[in-house]
Amino acid sequence: MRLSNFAKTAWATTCLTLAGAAARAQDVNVELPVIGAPHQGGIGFQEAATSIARDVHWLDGMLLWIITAIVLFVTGLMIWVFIKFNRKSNPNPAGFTHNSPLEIAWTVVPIIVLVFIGAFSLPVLFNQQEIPEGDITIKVTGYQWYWGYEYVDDGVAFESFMLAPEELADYGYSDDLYKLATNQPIVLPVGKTVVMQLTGADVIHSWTVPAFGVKQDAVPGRLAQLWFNPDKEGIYFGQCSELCGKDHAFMPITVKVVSQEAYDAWLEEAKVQNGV
Ligand SMILES: [Cu+2]
Repeated sequence: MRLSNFAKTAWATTCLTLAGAAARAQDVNVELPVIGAPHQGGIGFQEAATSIARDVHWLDGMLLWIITAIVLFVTGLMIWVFIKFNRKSNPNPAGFTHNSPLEIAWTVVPIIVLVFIGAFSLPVLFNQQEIPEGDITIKVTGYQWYWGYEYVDDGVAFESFMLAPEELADYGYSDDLYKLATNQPIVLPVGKTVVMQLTGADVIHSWTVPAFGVKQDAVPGRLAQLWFNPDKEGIYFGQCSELCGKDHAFMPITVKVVSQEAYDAWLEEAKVQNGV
């Protein structure tokens, strides 16, 4: 028997509504400010929401001073050489080929600069890579083209898909959050250490949330880790950051950081949904 178009449409609508209801039942019922998102005309970083992101921003600022000083010095040196030693103003060039003090200086000074940078950047790197004991552990799996999440200690698992433009309003997102908002956010309590274990199911993906200062490749057959401790309630977005195929640009990440009470309530609901 062939279904009429009307019946097909009705069936599709029912399926979508059920899927939507199931997905939304795992969302949190609290109003949250959007913090971790790009904004029009912005040229800096997104507001830092973890100690890791603050460290990264500080390091970036410090490096910018050093880079600026070097660029200005080299530019000045070049301009000085162009003016002082061009053929017109210096028709008879000097014939020497070595200058030991100068050679020692241009070897030692860069070494000092690099050691200085390393002394500040290595501790930041080690801090990111030394994974602490987490209050919450989530296994993250990258798929072509969506993310799967598993709260390993609570038996809660779900998949997170990008919302279509016409779905955004239904889920409480503004239109400019297209390609960032998903049907199912990761929900986390504020001020807790989160450890994420990442892998890829098919190809390499990369899990990134700029406001948290974290980025980690999700490689098939391997389990990588990252950690962060979000200190502000709000909504944060990220995107897959490893070119992973045709829909690479369509597998965003949505994180909602909420109060402990809201998290507990959400987790209870999610456990029911997962039959735990
Ligand atoms: Cu991907």
